[in-house]
Amino acid sequence: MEQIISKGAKQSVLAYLGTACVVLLLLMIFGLTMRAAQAGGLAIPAEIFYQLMTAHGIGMVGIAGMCGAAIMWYFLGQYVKLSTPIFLLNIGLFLIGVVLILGAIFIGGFASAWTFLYPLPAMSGGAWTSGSAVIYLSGVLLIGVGFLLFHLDTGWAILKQYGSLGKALGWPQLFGNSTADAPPPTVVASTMVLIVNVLGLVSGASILVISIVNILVPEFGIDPLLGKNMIFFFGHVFINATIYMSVIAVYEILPRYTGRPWKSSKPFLLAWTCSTLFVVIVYPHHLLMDINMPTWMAVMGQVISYLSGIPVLVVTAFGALAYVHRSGLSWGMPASLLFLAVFGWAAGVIPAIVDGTISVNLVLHNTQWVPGHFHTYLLLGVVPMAMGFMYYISNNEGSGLDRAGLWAFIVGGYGFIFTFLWAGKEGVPRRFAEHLPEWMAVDAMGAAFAALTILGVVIFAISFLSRIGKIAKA
Ligand code: HEM
Ligand SMILES: [Cu+2]
Repeated sequence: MEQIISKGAKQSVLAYLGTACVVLLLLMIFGLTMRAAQAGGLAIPAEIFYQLMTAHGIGMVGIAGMCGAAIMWYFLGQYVKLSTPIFLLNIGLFLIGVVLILGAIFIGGFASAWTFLYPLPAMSGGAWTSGSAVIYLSGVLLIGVGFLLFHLDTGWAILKQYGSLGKALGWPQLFGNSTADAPPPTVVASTMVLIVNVLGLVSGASILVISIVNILVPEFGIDPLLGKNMIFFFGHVFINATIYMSVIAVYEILPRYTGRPWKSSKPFLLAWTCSTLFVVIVYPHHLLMDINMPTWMAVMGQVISYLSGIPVLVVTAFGALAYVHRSGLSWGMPASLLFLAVFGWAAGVIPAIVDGTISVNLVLHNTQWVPGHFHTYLLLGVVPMAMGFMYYISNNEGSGLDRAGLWAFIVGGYGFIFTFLWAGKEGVPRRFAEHLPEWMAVDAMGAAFAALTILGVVIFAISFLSRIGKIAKA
């Protein structure tokens, strides 16, 4: 099961991962700064808080996407012929987009949160100029275009190899009576991500262009609720897709340690086909409090929330347990991080489902419960998937220091998300620069746990970055 990959392709993957390490740490420090400010331990002006929040949000979403793309591209390249220039074009557009976004935020003062909710970017109340808003939106648009090209290339390659999207999802094996081997998990997952992310990115690019035109020509506008639907459809799908790309690391790497290849069984294929549909139609769970939304959409958002993440999660979690069980696997850093990631992903789905229930959403909507649940599957799911991949690609099973880093990450990470969930339960609103004195004890604990988490990631990053030159030459 050894990976055959050209030197250029490998170096491109390392460029993604190296960038991800550095940006991730910087954004985590932004996060710690916000949490320390909420705790009252650090006095920063409110406008700086919202700038940091905007940069942290958009940056983390983008970097999760880059990690997922690197993992998916690395493994999908074993089965289909992918284009290295397009892969590099994506990171090029990403870096240009990042410069525009950072400039718009920290020079231009743009701070409408990463969700750029229409028409908020145009209505700053004097906090930023319309020029800064246009630059921010253009930066996000460039990154979106990069990802769109990236997925179209994977789509083209998958179609050439498998003939149709249905075949790549294993439908002949699932619904027909084909006895041929189903496509491997990596191909199934990549096809799902291709379908949902192209839809999401087209929706996102459209609303970005509309928002830019609206700023330049204010007479041109659209219904804000339609704009919100387009943004949340894009945001929901894109961030979910980062998990569905990153989980490929679990399917590909764990079997290399257990010696049992991960096969696309019928339940596996069914789960991925269901999630392809569910991820697309569940997004109204972000709009449960918008009373003008059609009731059927809110109901669908709630009902599908119960189903959306579950099929793929169940086949992955049970699969991981089954593959690991009595396999004599040695728990080096790659296997430990990937196993931790599946657990974090599973753990994050529980508070997400709670919040996807309309009656509960009435209470928890826009409290810190929300960052509590999504940090669980991003910080404790996607991040360890990416870190596990980095240890794997650098052939590094880890030293005692790495293991200490792992424990710092686990204790810090779970402590950190627990402070968000706790605050949410107490009704503490999210996205508030200034907190009431009675909230600050939990905030301070949050900041302390965050610092511990970051310590863990610093150790992972040093371990990887110190080897990157050697792997690039190998
Ligand atoms: C040590 C690591 C991290 C710390 C300390 C941290 C801290 C924070 C804080 C304090 C907030 C604002 C909470 C509020 O609304 O009151 C936040 C929001 C957010 N974080 Fe993190 N975070 C970390 C890691 C991550 C990771 C790994 C991701 C994704 C991959 C992420 C994505 C986000 C997003 C999308 C938001 C929402 C921003 C918004 O509301 O517009 N964070 N984070
Ligand atoms: Cu969602």
